[in-house]
Amino acid sequence: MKKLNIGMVGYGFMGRTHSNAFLKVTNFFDVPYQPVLKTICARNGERARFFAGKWGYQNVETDWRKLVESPDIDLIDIASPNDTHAPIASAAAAAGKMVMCQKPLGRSGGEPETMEKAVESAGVPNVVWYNYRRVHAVALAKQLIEQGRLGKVFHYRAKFLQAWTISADLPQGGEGLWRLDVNVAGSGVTGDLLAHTIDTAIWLNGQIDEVAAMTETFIKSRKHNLSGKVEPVGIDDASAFLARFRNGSLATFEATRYARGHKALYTLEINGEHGSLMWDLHDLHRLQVFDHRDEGLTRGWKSVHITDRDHPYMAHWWVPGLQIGYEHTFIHQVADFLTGLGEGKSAAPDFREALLTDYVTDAVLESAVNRNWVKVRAALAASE
Ligand code: SOE
Repeated sequence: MKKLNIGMVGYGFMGRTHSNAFLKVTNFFDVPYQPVLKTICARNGERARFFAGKWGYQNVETDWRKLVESPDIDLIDIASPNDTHAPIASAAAAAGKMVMCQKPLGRSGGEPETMEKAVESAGVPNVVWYNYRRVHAVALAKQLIEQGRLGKVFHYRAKFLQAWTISADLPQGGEGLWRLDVNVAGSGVTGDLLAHTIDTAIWLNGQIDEVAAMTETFIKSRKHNLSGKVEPVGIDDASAFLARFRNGSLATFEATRYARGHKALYTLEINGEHGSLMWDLHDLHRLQVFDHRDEGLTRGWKSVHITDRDHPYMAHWWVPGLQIGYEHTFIHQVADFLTGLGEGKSAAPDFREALLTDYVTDAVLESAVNRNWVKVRAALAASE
C-alpha cells in the first residue's frame, strides 16, 4: 500500500478527530493509501510536541509555511481556526500538496473563492470536512431519497442547537474560544453550525435558491483573551432562516449557542409526498422513516437501527446490531477521500462543491443585515 504523509495544522478538537481517522482508516477500510502521521504543526511548540507524543506524529513544526514547503509531506490537513484556512490552503495547493480543510471553507469576503481557485489551478485533490454527510443514518437518508421513496419533497427542516456561550463571563478569542472572535471565525453560528446543516441539506435536497434570515448577538461585549480588554462581540450568537430550494420545497434552518439544555442537537426532517425522514445527532445511529404507502393498519414511524451490513458504511464495522458513533464519520470521510484518490478524483464535497454552502451562509448574513430575501449566488450564476 502506498504511504501518504500527512502534515496536520492544528491540535484542537478537530486535530484529534482527524488524527484518529487517519490512524484507524486502514484497519477497517481497504483503501489504496496508508496515511502516515508525519508532522504536526502549531504555533505553540510545547503543546504541539505533547500532541505529537500522544498521537504518534514523527515531527513537530511551528511554522505552517515550512510545513507546506516540506518535500516529505503529501497532504496538508487544515484543522486550525478559520482565519488560517485560506492562506494555508492556497500555499499548500501552490506547493502541489493535496488539501483537506476543516469546515467552513474560509471566512466570507472572497476567501472561499480564492481557495477554490488555488486548488483548481494547481490540480490537487481537495476536500472539506463536512462530516455529518458521513453519518451512516444520513447516508441512508440520501440513498432512500435517491430511490424516490419520498416522492416530491415539500419541506426540509434543520436545527443545530448548543448552549455553551450563554454565560456573559465567558471571554472571547484565543485558544479554545476563537469561535467567539469574529476576526478569526468570520461569523458565529452561521459559519460554524448552520454551515453543517446547509451542506447536508444541499446534498440531500439540492440547491438552495433564496433565503430570508435573522441573526442576534445576545451578549454584546466580552473580555478578549488576547488584548485583556472588554471588546464588542461581532459574531452572531443565533441565526435562523427561511429558504426556498430549487426543487420547490420550503425550508427552515435554525442554529444557536443559547438553547439551554442542548449541547449539540443537530436534527433534520424531510417531508415528501409519499413519506418523511427524521434524524437526530443525539441518536445518530437511527433513522426515523415514515412511508405512507405502508399498509394502513400498521402504518407509522419506524425507528431504523442503522447497524446492518447493507446499511451505508456498516459492512466495515462490527457485527449487525452493534452501533458506531461520531468519530466514525471522520473515518468514513478519510476512507472516501483515499478511495477517490485511487480513482483519480476528489471526494465530495470538494472545494468547488463546498463553495455552495459558503454562498448560502453569505446570503444568510446579508439578509439578516438588510432584512430582506436574498438570492443565493450560485443560483444567480445559473440563471444568468
Ligand atoms: C462548535 O462547538 C462545534 O465544535 C463545531 O465547530 C463543529 O463543527 C460541530 O460539529 C460541533 O460543534
